[in-house]
Amino acid sequence: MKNIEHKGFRKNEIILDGIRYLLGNGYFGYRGTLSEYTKAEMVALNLNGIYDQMGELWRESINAFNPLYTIVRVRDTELNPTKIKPVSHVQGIRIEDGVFYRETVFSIKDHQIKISSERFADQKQRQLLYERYVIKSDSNLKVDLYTGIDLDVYNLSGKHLEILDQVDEADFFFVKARTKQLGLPVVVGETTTRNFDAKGEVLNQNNKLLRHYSIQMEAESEYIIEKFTGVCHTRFDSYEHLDMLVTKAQKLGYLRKFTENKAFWREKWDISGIEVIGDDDAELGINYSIYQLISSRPYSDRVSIPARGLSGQVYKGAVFWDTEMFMLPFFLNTDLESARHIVMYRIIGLKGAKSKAEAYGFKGAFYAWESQEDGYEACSDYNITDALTGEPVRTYFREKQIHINGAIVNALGRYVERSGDIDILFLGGLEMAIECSKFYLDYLTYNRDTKLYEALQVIGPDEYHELVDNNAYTNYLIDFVFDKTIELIELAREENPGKIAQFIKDKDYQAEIQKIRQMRQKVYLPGPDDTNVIEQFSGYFELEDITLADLKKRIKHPNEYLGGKDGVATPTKIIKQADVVTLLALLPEKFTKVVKKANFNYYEPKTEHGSSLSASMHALLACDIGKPNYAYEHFMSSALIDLNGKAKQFAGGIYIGGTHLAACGGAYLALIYGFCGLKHHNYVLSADTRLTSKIKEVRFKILNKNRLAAIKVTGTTANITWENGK
Ligand code: IFM
Repeated sequence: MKNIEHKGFRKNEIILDGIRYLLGNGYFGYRGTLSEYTKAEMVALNLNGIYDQMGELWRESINAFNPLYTIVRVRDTELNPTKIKPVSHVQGIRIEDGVFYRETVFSIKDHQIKISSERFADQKQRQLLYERYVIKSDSNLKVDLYTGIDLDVYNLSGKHLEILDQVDEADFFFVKARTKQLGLPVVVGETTTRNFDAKGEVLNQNNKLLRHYSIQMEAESEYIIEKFTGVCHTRFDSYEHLDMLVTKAQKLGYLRKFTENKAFWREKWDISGIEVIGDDDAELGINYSIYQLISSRPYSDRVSIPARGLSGQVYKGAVFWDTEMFMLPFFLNTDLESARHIVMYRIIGLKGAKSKAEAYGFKGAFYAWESQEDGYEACSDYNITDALTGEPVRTYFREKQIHINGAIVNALGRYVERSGDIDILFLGGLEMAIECSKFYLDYLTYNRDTKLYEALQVIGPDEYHELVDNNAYTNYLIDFVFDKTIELIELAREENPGKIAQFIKDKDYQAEIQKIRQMRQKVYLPGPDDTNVIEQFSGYFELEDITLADLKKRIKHPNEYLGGKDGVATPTKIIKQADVVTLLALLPEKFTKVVKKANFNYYEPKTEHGSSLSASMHALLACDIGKPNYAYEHFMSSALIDLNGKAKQFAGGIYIGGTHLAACGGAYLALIYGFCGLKHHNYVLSADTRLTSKIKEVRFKILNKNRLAAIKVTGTTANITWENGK
């Protein structure tokens, strides 16, 4: 597997490189920054599942203190490429074993000094993070090395940690803090093992807790520090626990940890890796996407995968429909434990979803558009700022993107189908599906003329057009939820009739289930018109028909938000992202080829692809209708989105950069289900060949009911071989 790296120092890419070379393990993400960087370069140790709000600012995930801070000085000069021009610089990530590396050579007077380092996140003891840092000079030289914890962290919306104590114990530093809003413990720890004898002098300066080593270097000798660091939060014994973990890791030693890490990734890649023969860029892009998905996998039922992974606080570190619709399939195919966490996170979030429904005057469960811990809704009414004026823009994402419930029930259904884990239905799964249906029952409006139920004033995936009636995607998903809920009840009944009867009685669901049954086939499902096109929402066809190029001429600011009340796209047919196309791509069995073709051709030129979720849906549908060469471009733009850094960085005045996990998951969908035509028929698999001329062959594996299937698709054949064993 190829490394992802660049040669030469590029100051203007620091923020994007922080995303590109991200390390993570689901507990935290550590941005791909250099050890000498600070908050100015957006260093972040971003945590999953713990949030804080400062005053009226947005509630967001926490960035912990940085335990990998290290600088070297030669007299008064800091060896830092942002301060002195390096002779050479290489920085990259080895996705094969999840290792970040850098090598920088500086020249000072007659001395050439090389700094090289590598780091990785522990994938088993997920609180831990290690770094090996090496300095070497071509001549004898005295240097000062400072290493420790940087307490001055980067935040998007205010400071979240109150420092309680700074512990300096033998060679260990611990910083104990608590979150400001909820008082949850967050502890960061650090220690080093060194191959030199200098005595460390403790310094507490500029918000940094450091040890200073004065080293008299001999020419061509390596001076090495191995850092054993970590972060632990929420547990009442976070400090003791972290102390134990870091101490143990240090005793085992860097090499042992490094070997364990290699073994973890080898095993992961064995199941998850994809070979794309004949197209190196596609192979790199898809495996990089998979690397990001694995690095973000949830570590417990209380967390899921945020839209921007663990690359920072963008989108508040919250979980969107992206996880269920775009990312879950990868985990269903390779890692059922993580898939189960994703579903359980929503089951645990039912309480939050019920309060949200109640707050809006509805029955049942209305899931958060931007979900934080326990399903807490983090989306605010003013979710965007105007790029020109800086004024907050009223958006209705929070209260009108009701399709989120559909994604969640869809995920539950797929998880149960693929895992056979019927127990989850009795552990809250059924209740979640019924409560989601209950919300829809209450939300829908009866149309006396058509005698059908309609979803009025909603927002579909295309967020530019707000408060629209009968968004096709939303209506079909509502219908799907009613069907799936009944199907899951029947499945649970087959498994344990006594238990389901008791459950329905205890929850008093009899009447509700009856209503859900009656509603099937009574939801208005916008059908294809004479030209086979499905109208995205009622009245969409009457909007101004304009080309994307002409619309762009109306834009006054490069970061201008195009949707909402005053957006330039709002009165037009230009849409932000795949909407009807998403419906056809994700529920392909419901529509004919003719309809799919007509809608693809109609909506493709009208789609701005302003969201990273869009391209993969177009790729998936394009493969389905026999346009793989067309699909290729969209597939590549999803797979390479974080490598080429071309994604939108701003929505209005709001920074939205970071890893795009939905695009990563979407690229996987496009390759496996699009180009390779994979289909699940209960526990049977079929594949097809729809490869683009650019790709000669694709090989991948699918974990299916504890059996591994190896799939090989060439330009003319599709082969599935079952492996015994796991
Ligand atoms: O969930 C998406 C949404 O569909 C478009 N805006 C960004 C969100 C997070 O990725």
